[in-house]
Parts: sequence; structure tokens; C-alpha cells
Amino acid sequence: MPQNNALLTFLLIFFIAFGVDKKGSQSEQVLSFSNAVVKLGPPSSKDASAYIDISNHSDSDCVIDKFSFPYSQRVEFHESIIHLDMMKMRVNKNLVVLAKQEIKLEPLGKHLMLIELDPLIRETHSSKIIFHSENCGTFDVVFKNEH
Ligand SMILES: [Cu+2]
Repeated sequence: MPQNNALLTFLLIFFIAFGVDKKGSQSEQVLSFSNAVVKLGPPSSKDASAYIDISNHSDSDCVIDKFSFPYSQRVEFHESIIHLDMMKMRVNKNLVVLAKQEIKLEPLGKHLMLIELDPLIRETHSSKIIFHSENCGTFDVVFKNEH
């Protein structure tokens, strides 16, 4: 039955293509990013804060445990807390974006800190920070630099 074979072959190719496509585009679909801004502050400041909204479209929590950025020594995930009437910053190990939720990194709240900036960053208009997650892939995130 040649017609049946053709149909089976078609279905097989369809499923292979669909499976590969789904895997290949996973990183773009799981998390999306908006309002990404780096506040560079005065030229004397050695650190900068960065803000962003992150949405998790998947059914599982995403744990971002590492950032790569060539213009600072390191990138940390901070949380602002009030302790004895003083605003303090706490370093968190992981940035967790819960399943089907959005997290907002904003002034006086959670934020990223770019520690020990390369002065050359002041000649750039955007910052590409790579977010590495344990379980959701790797993401190139472009921030607008505000001077
Ligand atoms: Cu901080």
C-alpha cells in the first residue's frame, strides 16, 4: 500500500521536524524579558544596578544561577531589605522565576548589581548580559545603558 507508506513517512518527518524545532527554540519561549535598563550612575561609581521584568511562560520554575558580562568583575542578584530602619542589600545566590509568573527587578526592590565596572562601559549604549539557568536554557539579554 504505497499511499499508506507515504502518509507514514510524512508523519514521521513532521514529528521529527516538530520535535527538533521545539527543542531549538526552547530558550526563546520559556523566559521573556522587557524594560531592561542599566543605571550607570555618576562616573565615580564602581558599581551599577540593573532592572528588568522577566516572565516565565513554562510550567516549571526557572533558576538563574549565573550571569556573564564582560564589562564588570561579576554580576550579583540583590534584594533590598529594611533592617533597623536602614536600607540594606542582601545578596541572593539564585534568581528564581516561578512557573507562569513574572518577576520585576526595580529600584528599591530586587535588582542586579554589576560589581567593579570596566570604565569602558561608559562609552557603550547597551549591555548584553548572559543569563545562565539550571533548567531553562541560556539567554542573551540586552539592557539599555542609562548614563
Ligand atoms: Cu544591590
